[in-house]
Amino acid sequence: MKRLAMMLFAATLALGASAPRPWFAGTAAAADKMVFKASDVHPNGYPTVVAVENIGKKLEKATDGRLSVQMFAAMQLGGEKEAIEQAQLGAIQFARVSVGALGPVIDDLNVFSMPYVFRDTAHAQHVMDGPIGQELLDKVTNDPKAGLVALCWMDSGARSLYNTKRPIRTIADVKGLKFRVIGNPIFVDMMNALGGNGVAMGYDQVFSALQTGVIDGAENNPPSYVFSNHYTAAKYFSLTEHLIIPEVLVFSKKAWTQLSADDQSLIRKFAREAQLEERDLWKKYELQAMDKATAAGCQITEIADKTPFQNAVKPVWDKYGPKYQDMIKRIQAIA
Ligand code: GTR
Repeated sequence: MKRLAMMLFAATLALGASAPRPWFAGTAAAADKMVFKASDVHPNGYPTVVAVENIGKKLEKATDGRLSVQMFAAMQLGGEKEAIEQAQLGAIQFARVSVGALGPVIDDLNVFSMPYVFRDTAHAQHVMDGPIGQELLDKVTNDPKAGLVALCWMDSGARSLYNTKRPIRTIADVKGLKFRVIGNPIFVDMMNALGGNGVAMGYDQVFSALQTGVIDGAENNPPSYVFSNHYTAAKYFSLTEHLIIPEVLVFSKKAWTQLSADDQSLIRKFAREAQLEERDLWKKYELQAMDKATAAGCQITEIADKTPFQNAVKPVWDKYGPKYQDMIKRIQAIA
């Protein structure tokens, strides 16, 4: 579906009832019934999808069915750029997106998109769970232009390179390959610094672009690689682990400001719980994904020494590092 058509589709879904609360789903008798629309690029069963559905179940239970969540998984409403725009417009209420996709809207978030900024996923989790994590969620919520309320973080492991041509064992193997990246200039610069060609593209287009050869590869975590079927087209997966980008669950500010304080705090509470629930689900899903890829004959390459990859992205650090210098220092100081 083209973008405009998708936006209209979402708006039509949302306009089932009267403005100014398009998600108002009730009759006069059940005046407060609200069904929040949620978007995720991932399919049913994926940790982020399940975690947001669980928020819906808890809301339903806590409010005797007055509040609930309707999940539009698997890119039914488009990619993440569209999800962000739809939440800003109030056509949907929940959008679970990557910080990589939200960075162009809230620049402070881009610090998490710097290659190798986190030592490992445990380090990233400590940052998310502590004051820096809260500070950046607040930056999103308090940004007057963003039109979003940031509720919680979600894990998405480490991202690695995969492609249709050859195993990547050394930095030289990246040379000349065209890799899809999330639409954010940092990632195009990163891919170019690694020796490939970075092509920004929506997640909804990656699978067919791999199949048709428009791109040679992409970069993502194992669950995305497998459960979006990319592994069927690109069988070489190399554990470069160059990015650890957290996910964020946002709510439409337009819709948020019309909720009662009690409803807002219920949503906040269940979202905070979802942050840890998703983390547990994630660990299992990552293992399942690796098993599935191996069973399908994908070639998984370990990179014993990542130093050449870390050195190669220095131009990205030279270009963007100074801007986020203070935050980078604080992140690096976290154990
Ligand atoms: C996945 C992430 C999605 C999306 C996707 C992408 O790992 O969960 O939110 O950002 O990557 O590469 O577009």
